[in-house]
Amino acid sequence: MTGDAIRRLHAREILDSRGRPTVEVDVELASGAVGRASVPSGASTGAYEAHELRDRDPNRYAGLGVRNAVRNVNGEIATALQHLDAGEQRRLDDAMRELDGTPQLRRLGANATLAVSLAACRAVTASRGQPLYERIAELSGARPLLPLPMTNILSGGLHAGRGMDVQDFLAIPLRAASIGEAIHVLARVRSAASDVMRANGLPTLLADEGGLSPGCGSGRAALELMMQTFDHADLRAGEDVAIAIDVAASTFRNDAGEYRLAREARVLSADEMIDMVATWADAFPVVSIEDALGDEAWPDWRRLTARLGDGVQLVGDDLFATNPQRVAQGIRDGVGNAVLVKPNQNGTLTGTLDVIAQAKAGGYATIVSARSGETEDTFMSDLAVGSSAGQIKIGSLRTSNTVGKYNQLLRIEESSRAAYAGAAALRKSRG
Ligand code: 2PG
Ligand code: MG
Repeated sequence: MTGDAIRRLHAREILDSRGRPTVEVDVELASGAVGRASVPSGASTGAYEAHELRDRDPNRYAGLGVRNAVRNVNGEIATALQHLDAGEQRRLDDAMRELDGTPQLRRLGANATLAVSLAACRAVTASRGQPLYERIAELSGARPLLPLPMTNILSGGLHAGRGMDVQDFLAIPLRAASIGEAIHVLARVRSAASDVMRANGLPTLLADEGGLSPGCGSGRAALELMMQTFDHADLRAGEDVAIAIDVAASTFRNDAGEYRLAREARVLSADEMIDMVATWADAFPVVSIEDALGDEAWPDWRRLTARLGDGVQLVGDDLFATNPQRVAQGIRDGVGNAVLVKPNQNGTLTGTLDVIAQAKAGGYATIVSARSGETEDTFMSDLAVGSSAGQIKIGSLRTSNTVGKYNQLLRIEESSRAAYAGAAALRKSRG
């Protein structure tokens, strides 16, 4: 038995930033090294994501308990992985997929498999005394790169009681020369946003990702607030800082394929949605738009990409669901030009790294993303650096579950020689 052989797996139920149960796993190796990881959870979950196993016991956490996923780790998965070499990450991940036997990890739960996968990777770094991002770079064959961050400023949709139709308005620093400077710019924007809300008599309470939820009646009104915010922070819109939008359109698309903008009391066709976001991109410094259309709407996505794809980063989140088949279809059909990467949509670390490599090979940008329900685990920061993804999307600079991810980037900046990706990482940044 080598020092990296798995001696013990242990899972437990802990809580995420919404106070909902999630899975945490400790992996202990023969060397005595221990790796711990926990997994996040989304609110605007796509239909094509790997399966998050919930207990559905109404007597515990409104059915959201994860004791079954915990049992799967402590039982079946532990038995199958015991004595395997944790240094063989792909073998571990494949073994869990085989054991599960379903395409979406429905039986064991992607929350179970991902927690094991990430904890095993951490255990190896603990046993070798290696930084996590370096281990990930080794696994992905990439050169470590500090990512361009996008940070949540204004929230709506399922992250803020549907106070706005569009889910997220985010800020992206364009000119910062380092991740440290980029985070400073974002902190200025976030503080200015609170000032601007107060000045406009709007609430300053936090939404699920630590952003503000002004409850704007339209996307345009939210974009105007973003512009006021940049101005208040003494930043030049479109030069120092730009806007990203996550429409999360699947969350308000009906069965007829129309989009119901409840706050505007309007129902839009796909073409009208495309017109609307095109107008926004014309009138405001919007450099990235995510899920502008539903996750079933491939032909509409094609029209959107043909119209805006040359000037704007068009990101598929629910559309691609960090799923290799869906990313392949997107690349083949010319749909979108960037992939949002969420490890828990995929279910394993190597599966996630494969999607990043596949997207890059297809000429797509990649953005490692947090979920709206996070734990204090900062694995995603190392993942973004180690995979050389180029971009990272994190909640606001408020609350430690979110700020922890930025802090980890600052630590990596201090201790590594990784370059900073900067705005060049944006697919089709405006010239
Ligand atoms: C998204 C994420 C993060 P959720 O839609 O991109 O903002 O939200 O985790 O709820 O899917
Ligand atoms: Mg999204």
